[in-house]
Amino acid sequence: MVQTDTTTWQGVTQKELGQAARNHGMQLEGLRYDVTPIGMHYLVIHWDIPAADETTWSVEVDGLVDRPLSLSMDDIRARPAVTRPVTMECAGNGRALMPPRAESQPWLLEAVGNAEWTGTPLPPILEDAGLRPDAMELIFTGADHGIQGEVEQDYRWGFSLADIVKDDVLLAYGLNGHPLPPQHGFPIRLLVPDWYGMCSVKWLRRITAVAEPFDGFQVSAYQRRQEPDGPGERVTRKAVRALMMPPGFSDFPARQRFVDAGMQELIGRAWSGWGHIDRVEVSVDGGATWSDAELGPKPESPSSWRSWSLDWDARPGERELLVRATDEAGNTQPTDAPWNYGGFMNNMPQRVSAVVR
Ligand SMILES: Nc1nc2c(c(=O)[nH]1)N[C@H]1C(S)=C(S)[C@@H](COP(=O)(O)O)O[C@H]1N2
Ligand SMILES: [Mo]
Repeated sequence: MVQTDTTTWQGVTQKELGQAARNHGMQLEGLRYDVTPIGMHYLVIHWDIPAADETTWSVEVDGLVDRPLSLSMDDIRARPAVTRPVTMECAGNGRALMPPRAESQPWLLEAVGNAEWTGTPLPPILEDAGLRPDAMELIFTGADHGIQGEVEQDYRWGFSLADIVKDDVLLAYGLNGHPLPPQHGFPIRLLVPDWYGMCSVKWLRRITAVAEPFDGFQVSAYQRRQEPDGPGERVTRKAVRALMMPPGFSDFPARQRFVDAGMQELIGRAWSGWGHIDRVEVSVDGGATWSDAELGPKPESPSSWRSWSLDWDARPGERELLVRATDEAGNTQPTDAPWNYGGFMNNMPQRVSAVVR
């Protein structure tokens, strides 16, 4: 499957336009900031932002627990707090570049952000509640409600205990030092650092311990399938990806790039759900040859993206720039990511065309 360019672009439907206008991406200029400013971070809201009053809000912990809890926001804020940068990315990032696609949010490459999240770790809350020995999975329920795939539902995600009972999983109530804005899950959300964004349930109301695998709608929707109803492979951790801040300046509305000839510093960020970024390579000749970029400091945690830069001696003409990353587990970005029905996990290298003058 070849990455789409403007000559083969198949357009967006009105439904996709409706989604795109509600769920914005991070302008790629945002790659210049290590911490994505509030309002630049991408957004995905499947239905409507629910009304929320933090004075009456509670998170219930129930199901197979010895001591069910009802935690107010004051209770949650009184618990130990940690703040950490986490790169969040939508599993559908790159979807519109891998046609034919399911009608959904038609992302190009901007469904990402790296925010400083503040919250309290999940495991001690579960200890207080006392998970029973027969508890196998935890289901997280948000306050938002809607219909998807003809199923009316609350937004829910389920995890095995092995996947979710981890010290870096937070119930988060702060974003870049501020309370969560409504669109990011006010007053509280789940934050699962190394996975794609879909499982970080916003507007969190309930954590339920159950004895059998959760097969709720969202978990079955986020699968890589060759057929709409065929068997699939679950979408979990973020695949490795690098992005570059497009150099030069842009035209409106096509966003074609123009760059002055001479030395240009290319910059960007790279991340993976499988560990630290070990290598970033850039091609300035459409993928024929690649050079190693210089990596910025290794972040304290691999859940935060890593900066990279490369000096480019831009020669006049039409140029195509590409970037790809490799993580410490050895994963790298494929020239052709495997197509799937939902358009998930397309981590083919970004391509930026520019006219150098
Ligand atoms: N309750 C709830 N949680 C949700 C969603 C949602 O629609 N409802 N969208 C999910 C998806 S698909 C993504 S990619 C992330 C986006 O988080 P953000 O909007 O804070 O960037 O939230 C996830 N959590
Ligand atoms: Mo998403």
